[in-house]
Amino acid sequence: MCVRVCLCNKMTSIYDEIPYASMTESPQSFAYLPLAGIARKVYNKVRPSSDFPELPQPSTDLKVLQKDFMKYGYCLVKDALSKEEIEIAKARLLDQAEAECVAKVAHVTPSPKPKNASSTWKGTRQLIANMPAKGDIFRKIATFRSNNGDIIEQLMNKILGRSFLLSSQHGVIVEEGGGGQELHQDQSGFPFPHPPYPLVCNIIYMYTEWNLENGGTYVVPGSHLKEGTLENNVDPNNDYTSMIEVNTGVNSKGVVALCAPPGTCFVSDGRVLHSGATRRAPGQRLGNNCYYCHGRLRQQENASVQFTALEKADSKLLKLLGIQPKMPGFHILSQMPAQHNKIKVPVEELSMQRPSELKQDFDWYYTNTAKGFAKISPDSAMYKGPGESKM
Ligand SMILES: O=C(O)CCC(=O)C(=O)O
Ligand SMILES: [Fe+2]
Repeated sequence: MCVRVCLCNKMTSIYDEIPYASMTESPQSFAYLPLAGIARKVYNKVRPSSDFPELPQPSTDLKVLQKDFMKYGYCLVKDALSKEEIEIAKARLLDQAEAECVAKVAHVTPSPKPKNASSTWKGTRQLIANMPAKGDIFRKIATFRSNNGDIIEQLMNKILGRSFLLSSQHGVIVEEGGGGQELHQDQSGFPFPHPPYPLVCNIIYMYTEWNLENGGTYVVPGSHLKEGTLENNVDPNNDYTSMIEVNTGVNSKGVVALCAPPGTCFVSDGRVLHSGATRRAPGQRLGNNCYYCHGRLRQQENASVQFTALEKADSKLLKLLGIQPKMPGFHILSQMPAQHNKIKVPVEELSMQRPSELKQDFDWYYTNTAKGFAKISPDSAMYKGPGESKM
C-alpha cells in the first residue's frame, strides 16, 4: 500500500511549482554578491600592477596574450592604438563630451566632495554613450581596424566565439576624485551559477596613461577561476573580504591598479573581479570601453533604438551591432527595426564647432536617463518631462 497517499494529501514534490524566477531573484543574483564597500576598504592597500613583474605586461604575442588571459583573467594588448589614433580619439572624445554637457544631454556622475579636496578636484566620471554613432575613430576601434586591432579580433574570436556582438561602446572621462566603482564582474547581471566560460568580454582602450594615481582600473588578478582549474571562482557564498585581504595563490596580489602606457588595451574575462578606480591625481583619465557579448545574448545598448547613425556603419559594424546577421541562423535580425524610426532628434556626433546643433530638442530630454542625470548633474543634463521616448 502507498503510505504517502494514505497519510497525507499534502505531500509535495520538486515538480509542484516552477521555481526558476525565485532562483534568479533570490540571493543568487548580482546585488547579493557581497562586494559592496570592499574597494573602499582596500583603497590604501591597492598596489600598482607594476610592483608585480609576473602580472600581464603589454604584448602583441598571441601566445603570451592567451596565457595571461587564462591565468589572470585579462591581458594587455600593446599599441592597440597608434599614437596618431590616440590623438584623434582623444580630440573627438573631449569635443563630444563638452558638447553633450553644453547641450545638457550628458551622463555625468559626481562623487561626494571630501573635506580636504584640492583646488583642481572635480570628482566626476562622464560616460559618453552609444559611441558607434559619434565618430569614425570609434567605429574603427569597435571593428578592430585600429593599429593592432587584428590581434584583438583574433583573441575575441577565441574568447566569445565568432558570432559575438558589440553590447555597448562608451567613452569614459575620469577627473580627480571621480571614477570609483564597487568591485564587480562585467557579467554580473546573469544569475548564478555561471557557465564555465566568459559570457562577455570588456575591452578598455587607454588614451592616457593608466597607473595608481591616474585611476588605473582596479583588478583582482586570477579571481575568475579556482587556481589551477577551469572552474568558476566567483560565487555569492565566497568570503570576499578574506579573499582580497588575506590573499592566497594567484590572488596573492589582492587588488592591483593597472599600469600601462597610452594606446594599450585591457581585454578582460567577464568573470574577473575589477572596478573603476578613483583618480587621485589632477587631470583626466581618458579612454573608451568596447563591451562585447556572446552572440546569443541581449546587448546592453539596444542598437536598434540607440544606434541611429546607421548610414555611417559598414557591414562589419552592422553585424557586430546585431542588425545584419553575422552567422547562419540569424536572418531574423536582418530587417531594419521599426523602433529606430521613432527617434526624431537623436544624440549623435555633436561638436563645439557647430553650436547650433546643441540647441536641438533632443528626444533624450524626455527620457528616464535624463531625469536621473539632471538630478545629480543639472549643469550638464536637462529633463523636460515625460515624452514618448523611454530610452
Ligand atoms: O573605468 C574603468 O576603469 C572600469 C570600468 C568598468 O569596470 C565598468 O564600467 O564596468
Ligand atoms: Fe566593469
